[in-house]
Amino acid sequence: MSEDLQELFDTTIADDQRIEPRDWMPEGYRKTLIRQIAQHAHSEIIGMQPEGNWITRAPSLRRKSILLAKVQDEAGHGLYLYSAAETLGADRADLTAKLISGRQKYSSIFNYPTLTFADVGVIGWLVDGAAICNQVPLCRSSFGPYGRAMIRVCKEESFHQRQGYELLMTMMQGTDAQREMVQESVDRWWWPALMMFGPPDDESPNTEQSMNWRIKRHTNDELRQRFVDMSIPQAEALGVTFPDPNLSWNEERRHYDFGEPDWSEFRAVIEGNGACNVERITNRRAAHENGAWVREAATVFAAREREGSQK
Ligand code: FAQ
Repeated sequence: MSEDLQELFDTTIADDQRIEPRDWMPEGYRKTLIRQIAQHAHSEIIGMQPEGNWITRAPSLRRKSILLAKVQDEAGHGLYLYSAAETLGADRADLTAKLISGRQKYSSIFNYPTLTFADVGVIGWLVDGAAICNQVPLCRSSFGPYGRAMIRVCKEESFHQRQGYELLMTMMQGTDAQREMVQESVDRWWWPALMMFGPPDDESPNTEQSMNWRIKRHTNDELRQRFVDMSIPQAEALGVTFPDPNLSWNEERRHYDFGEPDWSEFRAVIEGNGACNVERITNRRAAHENGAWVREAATVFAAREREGSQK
């Protein structure tokens, strides 16, 4: 019986069809998806903090309302993703408990501080840009609810990326001090953005199996290269440079060569020792605890509604 189920699963994957929540799936497939989707959901929710830091200090009402809408979108992305994880049998309260006790990861990128308003533009351009590069192939992920969630997420992320680039274009047409602020911000975010794609392929324990299961469609290094290639013309159009002396066009490979990110920094950040890890988790824990009364009230209200509808 279980051999038949395994065969059906393998054929579904080989035929590029989708696995749906009620289908049989290997335990490893379920566990890998819960890990990746939960990490992704946590990233969206924790990712509200760095930009949220600038909502009260945005330089105009227009910039404030754009930023507010973007940060709200990230909350929505987190919620679709937690829902996708729930279709695999995960419990949302348990995932949150794992996040705030440090047992589940979120993206390294959100452990860096946002020091200037230019960071809002650079996060839109480079961080959302890297997120899109990584997430567009996930729209074809073999697990149905994850792939479908990614379609809407990617549409919204594209809009975020454009707003970041537009903000930077505006600043680059301003004063020398504004141009310097943009360049300084790009210098700080470039390497952390490259680390978003995960460790190099030969140090990535999950890639091979996730590619076989068609959860991932490209390796970490392939997507990192794609991101470098697409970002360089955008930087030229903007009038900024990236802080990498090894960046150069390689005619033979028809790709840009680039330097090696500092992987010891990456490891330190995902182990909890980045500049803002403690602050991010402290804020998330406080929000969770302060929201306890809302969850209790909503549960009581839902129970009363159920009782009422049964009368
Ligand atoms: N940070 O074997 P691999 C956003 C972990 S976008 C922290 O290569 P895998 C939008 C990895 O989980 C950001 N941890 O793993 C936004 C694994 O952990 P384990 C979120 C990382 O899964 C924009 C270990 O290292 N996007 O939020 C990172 O095959 C602006 C070994 O790594 C996603 O999550 C990292 N950068 O590949 C929001 C996309 N990289 O097993 C607000 C979905 C790796 O030890 C503002 N995820 N790790 O527990 C993926 O595509 C994959 O999970 C990768 C990693 C590519 C991130």
